[in-house]
Amino acid sequence: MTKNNVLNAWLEELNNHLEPEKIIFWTGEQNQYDDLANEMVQSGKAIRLNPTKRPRSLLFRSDPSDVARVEKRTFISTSDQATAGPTNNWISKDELMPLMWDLYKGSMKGRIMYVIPFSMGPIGLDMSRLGVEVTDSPYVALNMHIMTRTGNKVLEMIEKGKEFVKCLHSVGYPLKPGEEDLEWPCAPIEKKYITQFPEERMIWSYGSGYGGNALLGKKCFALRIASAIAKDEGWLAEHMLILKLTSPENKVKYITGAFPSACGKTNLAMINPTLENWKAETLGDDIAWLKIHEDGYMYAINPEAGFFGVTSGTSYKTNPTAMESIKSDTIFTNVALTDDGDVWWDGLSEAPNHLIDWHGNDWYKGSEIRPDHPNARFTAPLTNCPSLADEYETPVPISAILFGGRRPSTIPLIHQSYSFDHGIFIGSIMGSEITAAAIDENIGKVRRDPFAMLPFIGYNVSDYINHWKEIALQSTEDKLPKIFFVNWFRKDNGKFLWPGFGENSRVLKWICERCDNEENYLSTPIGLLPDIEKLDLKNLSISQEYLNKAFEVNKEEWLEEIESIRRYYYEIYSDNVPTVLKEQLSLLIQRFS
Ligand code: OXD
Ligand code: MN
Repeated sequence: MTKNNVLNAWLEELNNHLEPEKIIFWTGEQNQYDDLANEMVQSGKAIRLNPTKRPRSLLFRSDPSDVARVEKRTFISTSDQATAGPTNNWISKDELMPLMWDLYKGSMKGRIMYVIPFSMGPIGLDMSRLGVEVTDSPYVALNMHIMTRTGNKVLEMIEKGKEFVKCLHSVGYPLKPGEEDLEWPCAPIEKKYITQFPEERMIWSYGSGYGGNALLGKKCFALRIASAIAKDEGWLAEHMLILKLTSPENKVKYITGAFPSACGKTNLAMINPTLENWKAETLGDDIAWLKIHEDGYMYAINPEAGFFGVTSGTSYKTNPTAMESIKSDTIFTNVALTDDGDVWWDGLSEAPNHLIDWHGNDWYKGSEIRPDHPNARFTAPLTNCPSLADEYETPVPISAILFGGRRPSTIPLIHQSYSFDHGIFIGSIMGSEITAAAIDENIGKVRRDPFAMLPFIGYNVSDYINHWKEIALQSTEDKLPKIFFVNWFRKDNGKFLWPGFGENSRVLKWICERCDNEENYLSTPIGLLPDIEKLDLKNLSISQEYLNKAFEVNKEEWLEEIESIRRYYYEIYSDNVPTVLKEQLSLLIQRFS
């Protein structure tokens, strides 16, 4: 038992109700991680990768029904639907709490209950927040060890009375006496519930063992619950990378970037600039907590301690820094296994002749099905990353915020908002065009993903927009970060106009210059665009035609865009469009007339 009575009472209640075979406290010591990893390998639930190829690394294979975040089964549960708003799945907590509590009855039978105290953010930092995840999944324990700061030091703080978020997780597969366990136990989809209770600052997750459904520090806490806490306390919890840029003159800028899932956030967070003598360093690739300090500047920390990245498409060509980050001490999930005990995924290299696929079956080159799952992942500590900035555990002042998405048309490569409020507007309209990759009758339409937070805002989206406006009022325009809209993905006749990856450093350089108010821009109705003459394009092979198209502001396209934004605002906010958005939309219309 611990020295915190609230924690003790909660654990006792869980022990009685979930009926685990035994309880283990996560101490955070490396030998506990190593012992559990060994146990997983011995029981056949994990494969130890060849230590000469990939030291201290594991491969897990999930159940084919449990491979990604399940947004349909993710709920914001409050007393009143209005607090969850139009973009969240809502069930009244009076209905959902008893329903889930019933599911939890005996759900840990035959299993160990791990009690994992964790800190989101460096231990002891003002901006950090604590949690305790109780889980019956050893896979979750191992992953939480990498993704968060876990163990005794956090428990000590809780014992001294520091508040913590209660995070309960069960895979929902109790074992009968003598029953053999599955390789990846979980519950069927209709029994999966990933529930945030923002009013109680509490998370209950049942039935899934995968990623954001189960590693509760990440999306559930650091975004959904934290965004609700941040609204009450006057800060922001955002789906953003944090990047440090140093110019050849040694000027340092920190920037954050919000992009929807699968738009290259990890690649940008680990960019290798092609521009000579520019240096980029990584502070985070997925989540940023932002707060205006007394000096009026906005500071950011990465609340996570690791990367939970998509393997698909990651290679020495696309992201050498990520490749270096996963050379050892990494957990892989749902990638393919090579004959020499290493891992392989689509886009890594030419496929070998033979692999064991993510189902555990033989796979031969030429097969039409992929050997890895498209959402296969790596879990690696931040400290593995060769480009990790030294100050990754200190709040850093943010000069620029980037918003972006995949837009084959309309949106230029880069533009700057006229003001912070205009930046809030840009955040509200960002999104990606729906492509033929998904079966969808809306192909060609834009799926808006405001601030890349659509699945992660823990409360009403209108209040969220108004909260951004309240944040703006905490400081002044000269001190607030400058806001930019980037689109690496504009196309002409199906071909990308901009080469992307390391060449994006040219755009980052322009952004840094804008933060220093250099006269390197042209004013257009949508915002400030680069004066192409002043962009650093040295040694870049791109035709003038492509360049012009990448930066084109086409009035026809924008008039269509404005109509689409209007329809979207009406769909989401009906007659209560937040004032800041209404004002900014009409200013945009005026600038076009
Ligand atoms: C993620 C996501 O896993 O955004 O980071 O889906
Ligand atoms: Mn993400």
